[in-house]
Amino acid sequence: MAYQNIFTQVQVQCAAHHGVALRPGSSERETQTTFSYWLGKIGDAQVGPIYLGVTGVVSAIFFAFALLIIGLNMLAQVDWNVIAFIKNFCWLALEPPKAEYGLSFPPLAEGGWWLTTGFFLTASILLWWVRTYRRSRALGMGTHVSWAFASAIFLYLALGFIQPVMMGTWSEAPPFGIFPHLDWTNNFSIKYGSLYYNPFHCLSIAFLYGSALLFAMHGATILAVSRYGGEREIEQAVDRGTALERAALFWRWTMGFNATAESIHRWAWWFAVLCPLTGAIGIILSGPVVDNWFDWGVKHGLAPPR
Ligand code: 07D
Ligand code: 07D
Repeated sequence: MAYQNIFTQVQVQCAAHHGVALRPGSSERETQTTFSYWLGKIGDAQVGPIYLGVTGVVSAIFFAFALLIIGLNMLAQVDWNVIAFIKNFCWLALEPPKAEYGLSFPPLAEGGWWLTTGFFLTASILLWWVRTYRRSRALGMGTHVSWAFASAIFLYLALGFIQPVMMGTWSEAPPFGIFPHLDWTNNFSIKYGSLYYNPFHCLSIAFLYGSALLFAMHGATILAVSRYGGEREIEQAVDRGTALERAALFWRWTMGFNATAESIHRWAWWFAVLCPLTGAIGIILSGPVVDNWFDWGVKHGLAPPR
């Protein structure tokens, strides 16, 4: 039967739809659209119209600057040898300045490029945030996506800006690089006496695992009732039908309680948002407030005395 497994889907293709009418005073809308059969396999087959806008264009340019500076620094480290660059890409890094430079602007080759990249990347991310906010407003939507994104940006700023500024040195911040940023993560944990004893790291993990669990439960539930039209939210709103009633009853049968079609999205939003939010608090406390989480754990009865 159609809809019965996790891969089958309906691919909708009709005349291109440009979306709801623009609010008065909006700039002219892009109208370029195309259809992609393969994108239709994983989502909507209609591609475009995309909204460029000032914040989007400047954000993309700044992101390109950041990537370019990182790439050129990495290339310089392998004597401009493209093959060596590709071979070593995952291990190359643009490192922050050494501790002796504090929060000053060091020579370019000794962390100055890292600071410059950080500036462009941060400006790019913040402009992209403004874009999400303004586009949702332009559509008369709530700004939930922007605030969820803000939570991730808070963790990014906690790691690369807030905690280093509070510690008085950029050397605290992560490098730009695939494996080097993992080594940094490991070293940060060791330096502050094992992040496992940081209760905000625990909370962040609980929300991370919780997000995966909720997403699995929600995705699976809706797919399981899609043969009754469970994924067609309009019908669910005007005609209760049988899909969501079955889904709700399934969870009441199996665990005695069910989320509603609306509340499940609040659960999802809060779990996802609280993961980086509690994480950011945990990072800001590491150093400025607690210098060894294991000792802190011993003091508060989380860990046995050494
Ligand atoms: C699937 C959406 C798509 C996004 C992707 C990321 C870049 C960076 C730049 C080479 C879920 C695109 C990546 C544009 C390329 C250069 C210079 C999101 C999806 C595919 N990490 N991290 C990864 C970032 C931190 C940690 C992967 C960014 C902290 C661990 C990827 C940041 C700490 C592991 C990546 C950031 C940390 C990773 C996959 C910023 C603590 C892994 C990410 C801006 C939180 C995993 C080799 C992913 C891996 C991994 C990007 C910060 C820890 C390269 C952009 C400093 C332990 N991180 N990370 O799928 O395989 O996200 O690493 O803060 O095991 Mg990281
Ligand atoms: C990084 C938010 C910023 C990203 C932004 C996106 C772009 C790309 C893309 C063009 C992810 C910008 C995007 C630029 C554009 C395209 C395609 C979110 C980010 C704005 N830990 N740990 C966490 C676990 C250990 C350590 C969180 C588990 C060890 C440090 C998470 C384990 C040590 C930090 C988590 C474990 C250690 C963390 C991250 C297990 C290492 C952090 C949540 C099972 C040996 C971070 C308080 C998140 C944090 C963090 C999980 C172990 C170190 C829950 C499961 C003990 C230093 N760890 N960890 O949302 O918040 O990240 O800590 O052992 O900083 Mg940990």
